[in-house]
Amino acid sequence: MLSGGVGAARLLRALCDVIDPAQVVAVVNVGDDLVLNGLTICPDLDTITYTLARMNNDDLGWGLRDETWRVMDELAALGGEAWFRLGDRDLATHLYRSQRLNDGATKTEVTAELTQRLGVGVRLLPVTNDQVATEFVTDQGRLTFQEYFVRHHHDVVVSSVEIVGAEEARLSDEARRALEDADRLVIAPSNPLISIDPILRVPGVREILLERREHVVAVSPIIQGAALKGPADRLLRELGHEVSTLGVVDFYEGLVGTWIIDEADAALAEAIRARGVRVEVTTTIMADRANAERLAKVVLS
Ligand code: FO1
Repeated sequence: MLSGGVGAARLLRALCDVIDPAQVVAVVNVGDDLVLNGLTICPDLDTITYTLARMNNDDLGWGLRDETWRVMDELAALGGEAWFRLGDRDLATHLYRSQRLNDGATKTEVTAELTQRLGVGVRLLPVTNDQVATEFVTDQGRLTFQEYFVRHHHDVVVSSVEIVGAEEARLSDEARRALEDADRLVIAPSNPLISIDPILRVPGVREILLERREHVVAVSPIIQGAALKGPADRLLRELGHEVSTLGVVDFYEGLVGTWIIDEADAALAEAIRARGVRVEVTTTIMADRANAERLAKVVLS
């Protein structure tokens, strides 16, 4: 599964209810990653890890449950960078990762260590071990991903998104093999422009999907012109795409063999089929475990 954060994490968790987690591999976006207070933080990898380990904080939508914030409170009192909140428990992950990267381990190796220790059966593969940074050109100037997302609450006008470093990044051997060998490739219902595009821009990924299109299934992250969570709808509009499932279908043109769209968008099915792809209509909202499991079964069927 080409994966961003929350949407991908939920679908991966549902897949694990239906098939052996050892059969599932996530190729994960690293464009949201940042170094702050000397620590390397990988939000999408961590959101997926915590969700699959059933340790995730459902109220916040990121981080760990039963979290405390003593370190951040002290840091704020010192006048440090405390706007991006790292909980006391969550900090252990970033300390571990940063130390191992400093020792010379790759992000792929560190992710394997963390997921194994937390009992996650799914293989999580950062798309690349190289640095990729999603950045925004906005009416408030140029912003890094987390400045845009957290500091400005994605409430700024965006004129363009740049995935800095993507074109020079090397698709990891593990991720390449997974994309080439998988029986099925799934594009998660993640933000197409800022979660999936940074994966597609790493040389090799788009080419593999184009070649393997018949095996590619995508779940639309847009329902009736709106994103369930996050700025996907607003970004589609500001960057000149149609704000609907059709806009996302056209964004992924040539890459997808089968679209899974929500019942509420059933009226769009014919227009999507007219573009030469298969369409399945089902409930795509993973509001509860039963719905998520149903979606996972459709993805697998
Ligand atoms: N999101 C917030 O809205 N505020 C935060 O302070 C914050 C901290 C944070 C720390 C670790 C982590 O893994 C994620 C964190 N997030 C926070 C979520 C993150 O900004 C977004 O979920 C993604 O980058 C977008 O998918």
